[in-house]
Amino acid sequence: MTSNGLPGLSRESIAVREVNWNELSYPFSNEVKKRYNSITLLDALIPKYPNSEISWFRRLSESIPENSIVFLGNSMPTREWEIAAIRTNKNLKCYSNRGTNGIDGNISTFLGVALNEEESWGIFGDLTTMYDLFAPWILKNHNNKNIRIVVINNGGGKIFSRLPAVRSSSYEVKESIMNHHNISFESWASMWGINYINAMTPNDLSNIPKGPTIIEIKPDLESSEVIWNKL
Ligand SMILES: Cc1ncc(C[n+]2csc(CCOP(=O)(O)OP(=O)(O)O)c2C)c(N)n1
Repeated sequence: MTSNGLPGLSRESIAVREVNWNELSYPFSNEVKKRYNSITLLDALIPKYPNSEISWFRRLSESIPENSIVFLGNSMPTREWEIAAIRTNKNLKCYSNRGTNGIDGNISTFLGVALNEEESWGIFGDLTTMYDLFAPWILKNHNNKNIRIVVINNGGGKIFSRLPAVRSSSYEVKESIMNHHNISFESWASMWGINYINAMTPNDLSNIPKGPTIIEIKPDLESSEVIWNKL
């Protein structure tokens, strides 16, 4: 959707200027069930692969308090939340910047939404986070808000490993598309003087300190791959 009628994409696409959200219907659970065999299979896989990315999304959705803001920032977080989040109504208000596909500005958008809220959880990929490292400057006058910036650090643009065209490419092409790295985000938190948690187990998601906090999750890459393949 775009307010000026321009698509913002280089390929042919339809620009929608106005949407009546109340008229949209999306057969959410049926769609998910069709695409991923069954929720039952997913429920069986999650305890078997607790450190997979998808399992972390289940745990996050269980831990996030009722009435929170949830912001999903590209690319796998959007998909993995859709697949794995619990189907209990917690009155969450969900946002994303998915419209024009950009990974830039996600944390800024999230913080813009979060500043008027008591409890907000933004869940972002590591490259998406790196595109917006200056975003937390705005937090300096908002240290009383429970703003949680969760970074799913899988060491690069792992979304591309799911694309058939990339899977069949040479090692060099894959490397240049995926941008593998070993960077972690603790020093980013200290740069802005905000709390940091390196979440190793789901228990680390309880007792998060008051105020803005960066929560870094490094999912197990092997079990993430296994669970995706089984689904
Ligand atoms: C501004 C911009 N640059 C590049 C891209 C292409 N792109 C789409 S997803 C992605 C990788 C995202 O990586 P990460 O945030 O680590 O998330 P994950 O791969 O785990 O989904 C990139 C570079 C984009 N969408 N927008």
